[in-house]
Amino acid sequence: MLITFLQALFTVTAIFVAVGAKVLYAGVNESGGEFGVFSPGNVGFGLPGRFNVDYAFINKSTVDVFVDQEKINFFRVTFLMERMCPPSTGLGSRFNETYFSEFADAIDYITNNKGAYALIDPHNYMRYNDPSSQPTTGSVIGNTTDPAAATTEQFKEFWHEIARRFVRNEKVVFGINNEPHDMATDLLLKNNQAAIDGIRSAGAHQLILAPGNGFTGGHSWTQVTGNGDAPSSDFMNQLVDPLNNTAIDIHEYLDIDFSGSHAECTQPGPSNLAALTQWLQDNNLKAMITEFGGGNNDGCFQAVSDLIGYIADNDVYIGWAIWAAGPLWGTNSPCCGADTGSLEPGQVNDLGGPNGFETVWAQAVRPNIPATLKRSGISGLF
Ligand SMILES: *[C@@H]1O[C@H](CO)[C@@H](O)[C@H](O)[C@H]1NC(C)=O
Ligand SMILES: *[C@@H]1O[C@H](CO)[C@@H](O)[C@H](O)[C@H]1NC(C)=O
Ligand SMILES: *[C@@H]1O[C@H](CO)[C@@H](O)[C@H](O)[C@H]1NC(C)=O
Ligand SMILES: *[C@@H]1O[C@H](CO)[C@@H](O)[C@H](O)[C@H]1NC(C)=O
Ligand SMILES: CC(=O)N[C@H]1CO[C@H](CO)[C@@H](O)[C@@H]1O
Repeated sequence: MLITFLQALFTVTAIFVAVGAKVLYAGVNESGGEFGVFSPGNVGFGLPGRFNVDYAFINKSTVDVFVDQEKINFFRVTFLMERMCPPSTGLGSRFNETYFSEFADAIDYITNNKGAYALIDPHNYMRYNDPSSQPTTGSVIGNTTDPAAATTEQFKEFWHEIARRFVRNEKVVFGINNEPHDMATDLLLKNNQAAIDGIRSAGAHQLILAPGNGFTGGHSWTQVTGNGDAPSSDFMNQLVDPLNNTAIDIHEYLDIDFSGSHAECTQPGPSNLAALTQWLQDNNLKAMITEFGGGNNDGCFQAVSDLIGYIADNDVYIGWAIWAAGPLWGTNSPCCGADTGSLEPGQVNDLGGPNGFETVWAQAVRPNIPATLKRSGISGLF
């Protein structure tokens, strides 16, 4: 299906030569840097944690598989802000250099050794200081009535420092934060703007991805979310990037409640994204879908294919990354049922059978990886 579509697209672009590239980035989430802290009510559990035991970023061998055999060009690499900036010193420009160097080694391998793009993803739900029960714990950044909360200014310093350290690596992408939710949408705008300002003031020109509220869900982009929080669409078109190199970061799961936790895919990506697509067009903005996924069944294979096809079909979308691979998933499934497992090559699922790399990836992702992904140059919208 998609091949036919892409051929049609190439014909069209050949006629109207000036049309920009479509899907520039395609890849996978590398989850693991944020692991080992979940222990409800147990503040500080798993911090700072042990490298390769409680947390890990990538397995270089499986990154090789993804780049050399699968030909993807994009990895979203998660980390925890409480590990990068220990609560004892607070959010800002002072890092745990051990954790930073472990993270930077993963980014360096993906970008400099393998030539792929890497999204730097603070996996913190726009919260900081208590990850023990993510996504709900931790003080919302910039909440001025919470004396324990990090400030928007501290968040800006944090991003300035990250950008300063990666300023010469043109293959990084800066993801402001994973899945903000249940906070004032105008505060999210302020925090996103602070991150952009911090990054640009460091002299970094690379692509930035800015999330919305409501777990940055695409289906709910134009709707009230959480406990009456204004739609992301009311605010995120007010972001100002002096370099015009910021896109919207979207997550879109395909199961009944968009959580990515059910085995069946019953929410159609294309129609659920229609209002977002219109908003992006109206505001001359681009987006990337950095989380989606599905289980080991025909319905999800179809739904995942349909979503990737929709992304290719609409040039407001510049790329996608499926959830999730990563070195610490083991037999666990990041989404949907014991028979799925993770997307990490070489592993099995909870039942001892083939994991998602052999099933979901093989059936629904591999056939849809564009041959024309961006391979060189600074990360950006083109
Ligand atoms: C920094 O991170 C390393 C690795 O997780 C850890 O062993 C060390 O205790 C951390 N230091 C601080 C001050 O948190
Ligand atoms: C901000 O902090 C106050 C005081 O701790 C708290 O009641 C409120 O729920 C917080 N707001 C958000 C969005 O978390
Ligand atoms: C960014 O976009 C605005 C509005 O289209 C334009 O005026 C400005 O020149 C652009 N800046 C750069 C650096 O391209
Ligand atoms: C890394 O991946 C390779 C190839 O799939 C596998 O053989 C190896 O066991 C993995 N290492 C770790 C530490 O998971
Ligand atoms: C481990 C982890 O971070 N999982 C996340 C996967 O994506 C879902 C939905 O976006 C999040 O809610 C989880 O926290």
